Amino acid sequence: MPDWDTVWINANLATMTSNGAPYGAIRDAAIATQGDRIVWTGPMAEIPGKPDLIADEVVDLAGKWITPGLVDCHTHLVFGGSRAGEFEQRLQGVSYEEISRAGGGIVSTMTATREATEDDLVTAGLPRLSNLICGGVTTVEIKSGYGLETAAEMKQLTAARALGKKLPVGVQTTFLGAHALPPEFGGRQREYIDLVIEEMLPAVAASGSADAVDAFCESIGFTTAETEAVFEAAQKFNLPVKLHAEQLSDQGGAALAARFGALSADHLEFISEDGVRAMAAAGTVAVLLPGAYYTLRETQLPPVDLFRKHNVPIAIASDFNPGSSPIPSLLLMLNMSCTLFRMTPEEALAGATRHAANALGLEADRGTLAVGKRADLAIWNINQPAELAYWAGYNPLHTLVHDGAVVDFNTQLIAPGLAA
Ligand code: DI6
Ligand code: FE
Repeated sequence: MPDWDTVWINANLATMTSNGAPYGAIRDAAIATQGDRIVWTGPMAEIPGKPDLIADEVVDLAGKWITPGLVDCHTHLVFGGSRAGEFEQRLQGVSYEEISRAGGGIVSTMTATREATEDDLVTAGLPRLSNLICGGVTTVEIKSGYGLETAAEMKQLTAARALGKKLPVGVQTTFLGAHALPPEFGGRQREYIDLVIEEMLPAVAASGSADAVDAFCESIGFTTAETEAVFEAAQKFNLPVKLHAEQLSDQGGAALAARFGALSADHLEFISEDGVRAMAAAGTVAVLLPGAYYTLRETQLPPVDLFRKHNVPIAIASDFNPGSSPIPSLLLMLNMSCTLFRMTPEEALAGATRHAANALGLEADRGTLAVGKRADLAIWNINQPAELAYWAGYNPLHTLVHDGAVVDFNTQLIAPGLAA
């Protein structure tokens, strides 16, 4: 006889596995957890015993839907300050690139981030991360990239790890030292890259504070040659890479990332079919970021049809950051990826679960409802899974389970807006 901790009964499961049904659905189903793992999924009729005899706790969900806990695989949520002033400037017609070239943009967030203490960054991060969790997120990736000097980059990564200890969410960290050129390096871009490679990366690697390395390959960021140098250094430390690629122009960044076996290439509005082919061959996930597309009022759509044609897995993420995506909601990204990018609700949900886990190298552990995976479950008050993408600005979350434990929203989370 099994000995489960909890069995959730009378549920509908969107397992997001490839079991042949849309959403990998199993209707009139149950799912059992033991410790931090999923130990059984299947139809009610096949439960191997009377639920109250084989589980310590039985929860009747009366037809609610369960999905894997959502995975936000691309955020910049640890930062100082805000950029509401630039938001106003952009509304008066100044472009994101113009603001960036005039020393605003990422550099203005850099200044505020350098001035903040690690505690300040954690305090500011808590309500933002809470907001993601309230929307069903159980795993989040957080990048550095607003310090742009060794100590401040390390401070961001340490703050990100600290957030993962304070809140019931898995945090993956990414070192993004090659995000923008700090002003003290004006005109000396290659020297800054040398600092990233020779000082920052070794410090980050030695402290174990990053799980991956990213760069911003763009006309207003770094060249493919500079990106390649960063990737080569990351490889020496056995750190997987990902890349902000083809967001504003086609630089060939996605193909470069693919050559390095990157976990993901992200943004990709301007990617060519050759870039898509390279990603397909390397198994690199395409991470689409509709929040940035929306905020920057981009008009060039990412080539979703090409990703489909070449079987490149598509993830979607919030890109939550103070400049181009001040939107800490993955649910809203589900909606935007359908409305703006014409993805299907099923593709969108796969993008925020299975493919997002893949984009973090965590596919063996998270992203689907399957035996052996981590017991990260989002339970929703919905009648069909398409509702997760259908509603905009409405949150149907009923219960969140992280690592096998129900998240207590009254005691564990700081309500949005109360901290900072
Ligand atoms: N692309 C983005 O969308 C974010 N970083 C990047 O390289 C934006 C970061 C910011 O504007 O603060
Ligand atoms: Fe980003």
